[in-house]
Amino acid sequence: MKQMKIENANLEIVQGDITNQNDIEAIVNAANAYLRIGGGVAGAIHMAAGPELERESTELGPIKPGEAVITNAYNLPNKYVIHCLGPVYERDIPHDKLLANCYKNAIDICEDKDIESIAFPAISTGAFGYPVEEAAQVALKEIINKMKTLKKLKTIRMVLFSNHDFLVHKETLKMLSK
Ligand code: AR6
Repeated sequence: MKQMKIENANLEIVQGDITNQNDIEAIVNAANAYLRIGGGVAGAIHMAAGPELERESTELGPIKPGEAVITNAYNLPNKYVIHCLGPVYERDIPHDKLLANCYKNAIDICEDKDIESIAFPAISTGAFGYPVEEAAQVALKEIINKMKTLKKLKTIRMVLFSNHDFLVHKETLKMLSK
């Protein structure tokens, strides 16, 4: 794990599964626009949460790239799921701004709802084709920027599925903290 403290909050980078973050209040779903069960992160989250999650989430869709909405987490060990629609790389333009909006909007929801901890997957880097090196820069820059003004949120964790993605995020954080 790599960690960085900014003001009163902690940024953590770990390798793992987003559905296995037992000590975190809100986990983020890399959702589709209609907030239905999908593949990748969305498939794993809906599978672990159970069918009630899709019943609640689909009522809130469709959402646009960069937007975030919150639901209960049902059978997951967390309290909430925050669903973000990432941009499809080179289709939803400007993809960097839309990806940054996902992180910004999810963090704003936490601040509004007094949520103290959140875990993100690497949004858009799977089915949506965003190169992980570029996505890591956008995500970590936006998170670091938001961390300067947080009042409620204390822990922000990036959970990377593969060792390669974990190393890319670790290196990117090292570069950004120079
Ligand atoms: N925990 C953490 N990271 C994961 C997990 C997991 N359990 N499973 C996959 N990843 P993706 P997107 C990584 O495709 O690109 C869905 O079908 C994965 O290796 O889940 O935003 C939705 O329904 C990759 O690095 O999200 C949408 O239609 C990253 O999470 C669409 O895919 C994101 O991969 C969203 O595509």
